[in-house]
Amino acid sequence: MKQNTVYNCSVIELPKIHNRAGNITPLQSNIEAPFDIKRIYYLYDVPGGEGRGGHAHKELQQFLVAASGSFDVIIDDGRTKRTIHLCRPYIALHIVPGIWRDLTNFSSGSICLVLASLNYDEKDYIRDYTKFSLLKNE
Ligand code: T46
Repeated sequence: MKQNTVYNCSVIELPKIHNRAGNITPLQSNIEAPFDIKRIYYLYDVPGGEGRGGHAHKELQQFLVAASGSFDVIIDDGRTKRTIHLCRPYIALHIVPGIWRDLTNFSSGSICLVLASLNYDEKDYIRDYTKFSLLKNE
């Protein structure tokens, strides 16, 4: 977690199976996602102007996908920030442990699909940016 930087996070193009009836994008553990998928959740009905995130995880890895609409993910390793605009259901952002994230600029009706490597555990969160920054830079 300490060593990971924003450059260990990657934007991954997922397979898109296309036919005249539309598209399918599969997401499988240890194939498209480079970890065991233990949990799936999604953010939706985010009011205009609101943001999500505002924390880091100690162990959790995630794949974030704009299943519908678009939003920005600002990732931060305590030294460097990158902004990733997600707007296609076949593009995933892989976030490794030890990265602060803020999600902003949700378009109306957007859905952020998250595939996570662990079950929910509040002890895995770092919600204080000062503490996060100290941990990353000690
Ligand atoms: C991230 C973004 C994209 C649960 O009870 N179970 C769960 O699986 C989750 C994810 C949340 N919760 C509860 C815990 C909190 O009381 O829902 C509340 C809000 O959770 P959180 O602060 O994690 O919500 P977001 O939307 O700010 O962040 C979530 C992810 O946790 C986070 O890692 O990257 O979605």
